[in-house]
Amino acid sequence: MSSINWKEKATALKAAGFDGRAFVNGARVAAQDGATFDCISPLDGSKLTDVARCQKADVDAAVKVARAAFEDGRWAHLSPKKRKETLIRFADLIVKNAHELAVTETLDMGKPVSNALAVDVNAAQNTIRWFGEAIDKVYDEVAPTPRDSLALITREAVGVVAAIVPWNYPLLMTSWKIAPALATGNCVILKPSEKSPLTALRLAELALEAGIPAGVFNVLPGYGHEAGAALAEHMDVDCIAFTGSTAVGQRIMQAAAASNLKRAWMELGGKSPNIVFADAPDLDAAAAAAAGNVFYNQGESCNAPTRLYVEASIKDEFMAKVAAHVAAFTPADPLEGDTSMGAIVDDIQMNSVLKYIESGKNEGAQLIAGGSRTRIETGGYFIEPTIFVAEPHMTIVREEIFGPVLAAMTFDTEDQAIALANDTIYGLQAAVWTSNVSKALRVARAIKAGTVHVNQYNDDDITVPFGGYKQSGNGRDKSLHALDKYTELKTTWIKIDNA
Ligand code: TXE
Repeated sequence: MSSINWKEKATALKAAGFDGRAFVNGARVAAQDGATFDCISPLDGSKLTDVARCQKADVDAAVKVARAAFEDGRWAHLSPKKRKETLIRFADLIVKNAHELAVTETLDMGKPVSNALAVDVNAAQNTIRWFGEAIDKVYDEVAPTPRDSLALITREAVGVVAAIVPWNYPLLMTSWKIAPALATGNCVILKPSEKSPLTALRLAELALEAGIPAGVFNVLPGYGHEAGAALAEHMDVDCIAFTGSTAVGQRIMQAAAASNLKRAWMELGGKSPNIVFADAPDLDAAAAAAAGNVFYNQGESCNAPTRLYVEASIKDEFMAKVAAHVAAFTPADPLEGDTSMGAIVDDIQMNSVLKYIESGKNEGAQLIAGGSRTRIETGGYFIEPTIFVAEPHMTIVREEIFGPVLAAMTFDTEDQAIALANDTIYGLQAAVWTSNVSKALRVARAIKAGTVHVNQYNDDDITVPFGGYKQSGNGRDKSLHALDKYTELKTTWIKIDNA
């Protein structure tokens, strides 16, 4: 992979120019009033392109297009087999354009290009392929009713789905929403984050090329309070699927309730606990996971295990092992194939993370690694991997930072570890490291989180659901459970004359 000259590819793509216009009804379009905003690369602060600043009028037009496409059945009425074949072609086109998509993702949001290719692009194509493959293997039901009737329970597409996604995994989050929504026959309007709109726009072109009919998958770039809010409030959007901050999720649910009670699915923030007992089977592996999963993607992951709880008896030994992994995440040029820590998505997010680091210092947390902006001479937005030994009441322990900042604490007993782990408004993921199977299962049962990892943190597969308890949201992405978000259950009663 390091033999690919990514910088050359980036230069060529930039020279060709990125198209930041919206994608509606199978074509690129400017915002109706012609408004745009600048798309800035976090690698060096340079402008990549102008992006359409879609607003309410653009949302109204796109919803009309999506509604017409849904009602005439150009996609929903195709056989599941046909939709499958089309989605598989879509996945194949993502593979064919993988390098372009990976470089675009890196230029737009700052992650290392090797990760963009191996993880983001690959998972996007796999997600679309998997839901395509699945959809002609899902059967409806016949209810066990009395002999004089037949009750069919069938799934129907919800209709017009709005998806609003964040900037940390733009391709991946887009695929998690559109793959099950399209597979089940819906028409989609996707709003990417204003911080990283380019790859979703390109995906829409590839979807059309694959044979997804015009009007079925539309992409409207724009700001959250404009295009995003207009989608959430719209009276003719049937379902809104969101990934982003808890605060915005609350606003979207309010808008959904106040408008047409559209189905609202939320994948929100996290502050995941990682509990390491002294009897962990492999402290080296636990330390590598503790650092690696917080610093991966510059710490911009909702499921990062940002609260580390270490059994007090091994604290010094274990924290030395964790700190030894910092060097492997030294921020570097994301277009170099061997870089493992890239740039923070934009200056706003970088300053927010730096403010949290300052709060850690001011509130008395002990800084044991990092703590500063770095690579300032590049003009880009880089922050050192940062580790604090903290106390449970501190801001860096309570709030989602969304940057490369780990807060470590200690505990003495199993009950205390569970109480500390659950002392959060979030409930996305968690981990427990111990050789004692019963202890692992007791803790896993007691933790209020959508996913609990035991003696690893990396296991991941499209076959398992992803989502949160508490203020980490509702509903699940990935796996067949995701189909529930984009379908209604219909019962059809049929009288049987048994004469
Ligand atoms: O997210 P927002 P931001 C968290 C993380 C981060 C913080 C802020 O803690 O530091 O959120 O990031 C759209 N109606 N996460 O501000 O604002 C917005 O345009 C409708 C966690 O970028 O939640 C974008 O497309 N939509 C998270 C999307 O919502 C609105 C990932 C996410 O933006 C809107 C990202 C509105 N009123 C941030 N306001 C995760 N859990 O993965 C904004 N948006």
